[in-house]
Amino acid sequence: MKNALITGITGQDGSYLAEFLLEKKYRVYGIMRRKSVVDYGNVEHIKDKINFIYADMTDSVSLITAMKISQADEVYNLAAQSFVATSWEQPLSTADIDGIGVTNILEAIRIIKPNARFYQASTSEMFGLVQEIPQTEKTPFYPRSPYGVAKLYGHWITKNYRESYNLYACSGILFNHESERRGKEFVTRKITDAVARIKHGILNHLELGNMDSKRDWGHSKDYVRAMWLMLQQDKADDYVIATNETRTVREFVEMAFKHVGIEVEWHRKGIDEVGKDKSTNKIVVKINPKFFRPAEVEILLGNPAKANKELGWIREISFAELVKRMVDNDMSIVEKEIKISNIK
Ligand code: NAP
Ligand code: F7E
Repeated sequence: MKNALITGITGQDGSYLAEFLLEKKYRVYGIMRRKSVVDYGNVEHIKDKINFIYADMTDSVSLITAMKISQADEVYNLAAQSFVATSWEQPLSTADIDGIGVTNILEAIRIIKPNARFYQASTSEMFGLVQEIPQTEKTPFYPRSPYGVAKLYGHWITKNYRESYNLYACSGILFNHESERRGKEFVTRKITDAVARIKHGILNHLELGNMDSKRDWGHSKDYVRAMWLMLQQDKADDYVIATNETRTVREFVEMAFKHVGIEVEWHRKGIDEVGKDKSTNKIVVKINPKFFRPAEVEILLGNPAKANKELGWIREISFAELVKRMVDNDMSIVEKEIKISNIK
């Protein structure tokens, strides 16, 4: 039986990865932050199968202890302040967690168990102002947010520890991946949650920022499989994980509404643009400049050819299926909420 340590286990990816590794009969350890109210987040349903260790990415002592307790064969570093918009409001804590935190965990591995294999959650945000389309492992980086800059440090320190200390340390450069467990501040979940509420008549409209930005969106379940595959190779390396398809936020909006039978028609331009329900003429989407970013990543499109070839990784959940799953999930959550409030 192998031991795995997952940082960020309560998050979206942490939860799917924990399920995946439990199915593969790993003993799973997860680090959790101490909170005033205990919250297992996305692993509430499997909490009895996980060995939790209280630790924080900014506290190297706690990570050394986590390595000692878990004696992990594989370490997946998924913990991060992962919301790009917040990284302008909290640039220093983002740097501490997403940047220096990576050195903290690498040092814990080096001190306690240098033969452990390490996965770093790198990101397409490192490409930022993209230098070529599509992006590959060879595309130069140009991050556009404090989040992207901090992650770039994490990416390079991982490579550096591989080259300096011969650690088996990989970075997965993952493009956007979403799911039914995505936080509601991210644009996809914000849209699917609002679509469900608008459809049930408990929300008037959805407010968004830049609807022209383009993202390469996959499903988290497919992406955690790639993380594991990276740690099963003969040699540690870095890989782009993406779908090789890109779509605008506007297209995501259209598809999500369409799934519940609402056709959105766009009117006006710029910050005055609105989306209307074609059959009722009611406004269902508005622009709110407060959601614009100080610097935007306009387009991301990843080429996963290396991962396809060397890891045998292929994406299984299509974009249409991703949108469908997210909308269906939010529809049933909202239906339950309405039932409960009617009983009360
Ligand atoms: P997520 O849902 O926001 O989860 C982040 C996790 O990090 C949570 O469990 C959170 O714990 C934990 N965390 C935050 N600060 C911490 C700290 N100081 N110490 C310990 N744990 C801390 O993110 P995700 O979508 O699953 O993403 C997983 C990783 O992949 C992140 O590193 C993210 O930056 C990266 N990534 C994500 C995507 C994507 O599209 N999803 C793409 C590329 C890379 P709490 O529950 O206590 O907040
Ligand atoms: O924004 C635009 C916004 O916040 C996507 C993280 O997982 O993926 C994620 O970062 C796009 C941006 O994700 C709203 O301006 C418009 O262009 O869903 P998001 P992100 O910034 O791409 C990368 C790969 C990561 O690594 C990150 O951890 O949508 N947008 N209107 C909006 N975005 C939000 N959140 N809210 C809006 O109202």
